[in-house]
Amino acid sequence: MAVEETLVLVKPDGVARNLTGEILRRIEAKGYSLVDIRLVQPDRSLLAKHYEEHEGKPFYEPLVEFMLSGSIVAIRVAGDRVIEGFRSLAGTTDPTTAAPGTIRGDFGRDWGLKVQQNLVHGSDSPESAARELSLWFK
Ligand code: DAT
Ligand code: MG
Repeated sequence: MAVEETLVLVKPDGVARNLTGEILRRIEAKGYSLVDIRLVQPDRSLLAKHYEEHEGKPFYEPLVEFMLSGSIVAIRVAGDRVIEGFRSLAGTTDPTTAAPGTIRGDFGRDWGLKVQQNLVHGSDSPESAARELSLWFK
């Protein structure tokens, strides 16, 4: 067993589309545990730290603006290899090509939506998970 914790965010599109419950259901159905959860209205400085690896990329500003557009649900999730496991539940970054059966593949919509509107964030490594959890759960 390699019990880990990861940061999951239900992004503003997921909250606005009332998909928070469905996303929590999938996390729990997989056997992961909810350790902490909060509804957040992040400010620009939190998002700048969260997405610091993407600063300067063409999608960075639209991504931050999108993340400021509504409430976010931040969840601390624990489980065996949950960092990799939640990324698998989420599906690949672009909802258009994310596999059916994944959150992004099942609920991502194609008509005119941007790649950043992909419903969820999941930490991508143990280092990212520790860093991001410390930002969103002080
Ligand atoms: P992920 O969220 O799958 O870890 P990432 O860390 O590479 O993806 O990018 C962070 C977010 O930025 C991603 O969820 C959506 C957005 N994004 C990534 N690549 C993009 C692109 N080429 N065009 C528009 N938005 C993009
Ligand atoms: Mg990422």
